Formats: sequence, C-alpha cells, structure tokens
Amino acid sequence: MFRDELRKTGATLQAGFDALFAGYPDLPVVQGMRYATHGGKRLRGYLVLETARLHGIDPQRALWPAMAIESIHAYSLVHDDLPCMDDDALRRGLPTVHVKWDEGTALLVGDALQALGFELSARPEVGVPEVRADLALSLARASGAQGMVLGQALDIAAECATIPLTLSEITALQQGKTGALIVWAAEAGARLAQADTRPLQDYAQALGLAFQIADDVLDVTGDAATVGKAVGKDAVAGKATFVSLLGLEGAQKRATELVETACDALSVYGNGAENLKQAARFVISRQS
Ligand code: GRG
Repeated sequence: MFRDELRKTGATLQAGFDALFAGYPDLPVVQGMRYATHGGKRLRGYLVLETARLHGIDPQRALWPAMAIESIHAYSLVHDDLPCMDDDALRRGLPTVHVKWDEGTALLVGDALQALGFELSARPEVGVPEVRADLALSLARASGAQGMVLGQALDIAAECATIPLTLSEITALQQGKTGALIVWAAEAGARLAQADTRPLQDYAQALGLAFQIADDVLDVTGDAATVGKAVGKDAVAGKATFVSLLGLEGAQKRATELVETACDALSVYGNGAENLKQAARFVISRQS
C-alpha cells in the first residue's frame, strides 16, 4: 500500500533529522525544530526520494534534498500557525510550536528551519557544485516571493477583499502556496541527475493542484481532530475555496482529472514511474 511507502520514507527522514539534530545544542529553538520536523505525511520528501530513484541517484545523496524540502515545509507550517497568520493551536494533532513554547521561539524555529532547508540542499554530499547551486537556487525561488510566500501573500490579501476570488485567481494563489514546493520536490530527482525537469514539472503542477483541491474537500468532509485544523475554516470565513467555486462533486471531479493529467505526464518514464502514479492517486484519496 502507498501509505506503507510513505511510512518508510517517514522513518528514513526521521532518522536523518535525529542524526542531524544530535549534533545541535539542547536549546528551546532546537527542541522546536525537532518537534516541527516530526510527523506529517512526508509527501514532499517522498517525491524527492522517488524521482531520484527514477533517475538512478544514490538514495543517500537524495536524502539531503528530501530533508531540505521537509525542513522548508515545516518552517512554513510553524509560521503559518502563528497568531499573526492563521492562529492555529493544533498541527498534526499536537499543540503548535508557539502554543507549546512561545511566539518568539516559534518565529526562530521557522527562521532556523528555513535556513536549514537551504543548507541541506547545498551540502557537499549532494553532488557537484553545479547541482548543489541549482537545487538551492530553485528552492529559494520556490519558497520565496515568486513561489510559496507569493501564494501566502495573495491568500492574506484575499482575506481583506470584498469580492471572493475567481477560479483562476485561487488557482494562481494555490500554485504558489502549495504547488511551488511540491513542484520543487518532484523536480529534485531530475535536478540531481542533471536531466530534463519538464515531465516531472508537468506531473507535479497537476499533482499540487489536485492536492490543494483534495485539501479543500477534506476541509468540508474531514474529521477536524485527524486533520488538526478547524473544518471548513476558509469556507466559514467566506473565503473562496475550490469547493465553494466548483461544488463538492465538481471539485472531486476536477481533482480526479488532474490526477489523470499528472499520470499522463509520466509516460516518458515507462513502468519506472508506477510509484509516482500511486502518489498522485493517494493525494486525492487521503483522509488527512
Ligand atoms: C507562512 C511563508 C508562509 C507560508 C505558509 C504552506 C503554507 C503557506 C501554509 C500551510 C497552511 C495550509 C493548510 C496550506 C494548505 C495545504 C498544505 C500545505 C497543507 C499541509 O501540507 P501536508 O498536508 O502536511 O502535506 P503534513 O502535516 O502531512 O506534512
């Protein structure tokens, strides 16, 4: 089952973070970094490891960028949960970092995890300098004001807008907020091999959007305790979501079409891409 594959990836990444943090001082900021990088589905890390495998890359080399993207993802969640952003008390079913420690510590935990993400993507063990520079440069673009931060900024702006976003606006917003890191993760294997990133980019763009639509669907159908957030929070706040714009069935149909698009983009890899196709199907069938 694909869940088992994710569990294996989770254990591999956890061992990597444990070994890394063993060399860090025992301070609240480091405790918060350990805490924030623990758990989660590990989808982004999985995409790095699996696309690296597809390109014949040594898994030990791929582990660094896999940890890098999970570190950047964890930073974004810690900052997103802060009172000045989403003000969430629960994440992955546990108290958020600012609740468990305090806001100052949570800010620093996010800052440190962001820096760590770039460090891990450019470690000497990752490969030749060109590959490390390419990974770090593209990760900066995916995370910053052309990627995830842009998406988050558009999301904040939408909260103050008097008219709900249109479908194309919400699509652009989510391509940054959720999609950019997913695309980076999926392209990482090709970047490690200095190969063509385009098929994986096409795959991941469709996958990222399907992921976000599935998230909106889960917001209205999911179990708040499992998902670790308020059910339907955006919808309740009057914000446009894929479900409010397409309806529940329409959103589910669009997500299914996107998974088909994602799988079609993998045809150039033949049978070797079966696991990535399973990942795409998992994204819309998951319950959290
Ligand atoms: C604060 C700069 C900054 C960015 C925040 C990623 C993000 C932007 C906010 C997270 C809030 C959110 C619910 C986003 C929508 C989808 C998403 C990214 C969900 C969390 O990803 P999962 O489900 O999380 O992969 P796990 O816990 O499995 O790692």
